[in-house]
Amino acid sequence: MDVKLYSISVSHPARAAGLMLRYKGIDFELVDLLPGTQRALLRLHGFREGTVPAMTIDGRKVQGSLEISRALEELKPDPPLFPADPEQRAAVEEAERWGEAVLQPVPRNVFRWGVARDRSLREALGEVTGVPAPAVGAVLMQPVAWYYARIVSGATDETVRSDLASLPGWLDHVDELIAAGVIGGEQPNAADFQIALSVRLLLAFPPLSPLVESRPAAELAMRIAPKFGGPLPIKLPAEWIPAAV
Ligand SMILES: N[C@@H](CCC(=O)N[C@@H](CS)C(=O)NCC(=O)O)C(=O)O
Repeated sequence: MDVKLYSISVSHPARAAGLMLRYKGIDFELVDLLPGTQRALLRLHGFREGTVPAMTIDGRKVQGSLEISRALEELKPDPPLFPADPEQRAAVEEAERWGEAVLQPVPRNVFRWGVARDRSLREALGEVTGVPAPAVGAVLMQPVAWYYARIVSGATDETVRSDLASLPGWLDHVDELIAAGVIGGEQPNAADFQIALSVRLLLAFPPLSPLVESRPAAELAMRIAPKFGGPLPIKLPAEWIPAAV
């Protein structure tokens, strides 16, 4: 079996896909793309969307973290990513969908907002993702960063501010899912990977990590993804950051 995962090292859903492949014990080739190149490169490779994670399984194209969890389950049912019990499976699927639709965009929007504005953050991103000459790339990539923030993500001051205001409530929901046993069990499921990687990326943002650190959500994120690289030095206006619980 020939499996290839197209990823970007700081992409949380791509990291989730890589960890699900490892959990399943499926060997794969990792193709790390430079941030900002994925829209064009993935379409050149024949994918219908320009987003990571994207995967080929013996040439078959599977794209998107939700599609990937299902494709992996079909490919290798054991160890499972979804419970066998229909009611439990429905709860995991709902949590996974919520994680993808609601929580996943938050760290992405915040990060893209910062990358579009802050040359030193673009340079740090270039360093962790292997951009040649990151200091030069940080200057040249500003229009691309602006495009991803504003046009692709709609990450304006207003949306980022509003996402940050909602964040404590969303983190409460993650803690509730853990308390209810939908995620956070001994064996991780697809929703664990989906949600934990978003929380893990939030923990890598120094101004936001205090909001997360003392929560069960943080313990889960560190257990699922202990290695994520160093902190990403984003700067956020202090008045946008809600108080930690
Ligand atoms: N929600 C989808 C999309 C993931 C997504 O937006 N990935 C980002 C990186 S974190 C990306 O490649 N974006 C490129 C674009 O939106 O054009 C998933 O879970 O697979």
